[in-house]
Amino acid sequence: MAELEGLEFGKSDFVLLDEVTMEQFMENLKLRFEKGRIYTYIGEVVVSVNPYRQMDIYGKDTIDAYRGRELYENPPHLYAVSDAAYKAMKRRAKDTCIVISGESGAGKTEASKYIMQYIAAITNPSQRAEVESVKNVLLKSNCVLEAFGNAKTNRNDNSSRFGKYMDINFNFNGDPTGGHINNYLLEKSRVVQQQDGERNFHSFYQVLVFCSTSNTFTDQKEPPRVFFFLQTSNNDRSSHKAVMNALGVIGFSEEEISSIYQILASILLLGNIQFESDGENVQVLGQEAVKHISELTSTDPDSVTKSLLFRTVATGGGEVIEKGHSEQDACFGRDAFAKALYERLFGWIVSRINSIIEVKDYNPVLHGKNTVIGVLDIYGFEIFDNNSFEQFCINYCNEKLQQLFIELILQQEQGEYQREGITWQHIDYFNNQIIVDLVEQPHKGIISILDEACLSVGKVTDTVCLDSMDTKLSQHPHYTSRKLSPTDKTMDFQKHFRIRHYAGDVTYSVEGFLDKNKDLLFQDFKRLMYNSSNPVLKEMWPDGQLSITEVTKRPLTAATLFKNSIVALVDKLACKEPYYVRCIKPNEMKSPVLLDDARCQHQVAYLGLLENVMVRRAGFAYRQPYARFLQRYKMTCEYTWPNHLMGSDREAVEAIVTQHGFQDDVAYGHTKLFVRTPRSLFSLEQERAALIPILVLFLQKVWRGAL
Ligand code: AOV
Ligand code: MG
Repeated sequence: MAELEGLEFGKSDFVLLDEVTMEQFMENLKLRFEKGRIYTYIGEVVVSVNPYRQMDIYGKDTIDAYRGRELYENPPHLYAVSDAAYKAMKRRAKDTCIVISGESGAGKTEASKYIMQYIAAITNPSQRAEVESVKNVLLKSNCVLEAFGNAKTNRNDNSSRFGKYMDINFNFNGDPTGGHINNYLLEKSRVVQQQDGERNFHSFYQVLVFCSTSNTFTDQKEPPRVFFFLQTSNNDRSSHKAVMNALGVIGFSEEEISSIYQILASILLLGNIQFESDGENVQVLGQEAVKHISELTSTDPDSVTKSLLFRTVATGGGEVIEKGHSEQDACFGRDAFAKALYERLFGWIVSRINSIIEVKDYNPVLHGKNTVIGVLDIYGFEIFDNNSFEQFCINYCNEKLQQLFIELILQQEQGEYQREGITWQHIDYFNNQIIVDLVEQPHKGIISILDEACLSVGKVTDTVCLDSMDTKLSQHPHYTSRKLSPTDKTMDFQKHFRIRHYAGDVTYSVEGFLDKNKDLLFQDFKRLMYNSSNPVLKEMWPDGQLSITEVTKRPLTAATLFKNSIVALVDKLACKEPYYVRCIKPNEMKSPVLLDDARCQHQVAYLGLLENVMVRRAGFAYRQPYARFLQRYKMTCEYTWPNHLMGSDREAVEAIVTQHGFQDDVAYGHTKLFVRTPRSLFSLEQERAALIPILVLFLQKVWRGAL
């Protein structure tokens, strides 16, 4: 490994450090970063440092160098793990997944794109048209989803504001036959409001190009100059072109594409609608905008105005009445409508892509097992100046993924050594289950307390809910309320609580938590959209056909829906063979030359990388049940070939290992052989490969009766 690159580049696997200490880890990380080596292994885990500059390491030559090779044959690279996942899938028919984690701006999304590009490049050597088209759609979907789901934040200019898990399906040839995208909680509050220095979703700046080049605003020479939902109105001309092209390649029809842009324009126009109250009645200010919205959404302008000003309610007696909004309710309704329009649009785009790439007519009897590689790229751990409900959900999700890492990499590994009776020095690590419980435990966790507050009758405010959390959770070691630390100036008694996350302390402002959790949208807006004469828009709002008396009174809250989706995601990942990419953000300045020691140490610590090295170092890279090992390598040893002369499988395996001289590199478990370094197996594999032609000749002679 290390010698492939020369020692001046440091150690290519942290397992090879002289001593597993933070100093040595950091020294190696820094040396490699300075030498432009951004990838380093911990066994099969790739540690990646964001280079913040274009690297010449992703081209065709590099892809060719990694194709079909073993991990230790080349310097560390994302391509090597991608190939390992691909080989496991192809050779052993295993479903695999590549989990990419790290904080905001650490390089997860870029990594996921390189992984997909690699898989696309090494498959379908015969260039079959239908496979090429699947690959094309999978690759182009990234461009579209980034346009609609990413935005500039203060941490990352292209921050993913949704979670993405993509399954790629393969046939028995190892060629992609389709895929499926799961998306997780889009940060829709961004549609109506962004923190200072941040932007709305990229798509809104692209729609400005569309507005100026199409007849979106029919009776106006120019679109409005100011949109209240955008802090700046500079457009993204070049990316607009790329997205339009990608939508076309994926298979969106012209009608669908123009509907998408009409919806985006409607959302921007909604932001320009204000309300005015004379104390009794509320009126819409901005009739022009209403008119345009009704044109763009193919709805009747009076119905648009009405849904902005009134809501239909069912009284206790079953009577249905129309109730006028207060000015505040009208603003709330408008914003909720804008957010929902965007969320539905995003969800519809994902499901439309899914319907195009779903595997059709797959017959396992004819085509063999359909295997999957999953790639997870989800929003990283976030600490902002102002942390709200969205950061709470995002950070909870990162806790769950860290928990999965602990289970798969640290716990399972140690559990197996114990079961197999291998001598083993137990390694301590921080288990974040306690924080996961703090958030998700039924009845006691934060989500339960939030839900209880949302479902209770009467007006429960954010601060009442905070009170309830403070009372119920005050004893929890990872929860701090201002009540308990009154001298802490960073927390406001009325607003804040703090969670000690595995990746650091985050102070959340509870303001808006309940509204975001309830996620209420008046049924009138849903009906308005369902009644649109644009079939694309109508399709996005099937629940608009329900009357007010049919609407579920207690829908699941946003936090509970999110929790359920993340639990399902973790289950999906847990049943696959996992490969990990752990991304590190080198500095806060997006500098290609600075590796900020303190920031990196913090990440190395919370990602549990040192513990990972220790477990791996003490551990064994390969393990195989005795019978399977014997079956594969028996022909390489005189005691086991042609006849197995030993008493048990284990003794036979011992004979093979000893004959090949790597007895110091193994341990014998109750049922399995454990091999420390891959090199030992590699030489055995080579010998086996060399023997196979001889063996074939031998067998042919036996069949012909010559022997
Ligand atoms: P993230 O996905 O981990 O953050 P990104 O993958 O978006 O982070 O990376 C942030 C930025 O770093 C990119 O836009 C690139 O400019 C740069 N970058 C990352 N990896 C590379 C690379 N391998 N080569 C060159 N530049 C790179 V977030 O989505 O915010 O959690 O939500
Ligand atoms: Mg990202």
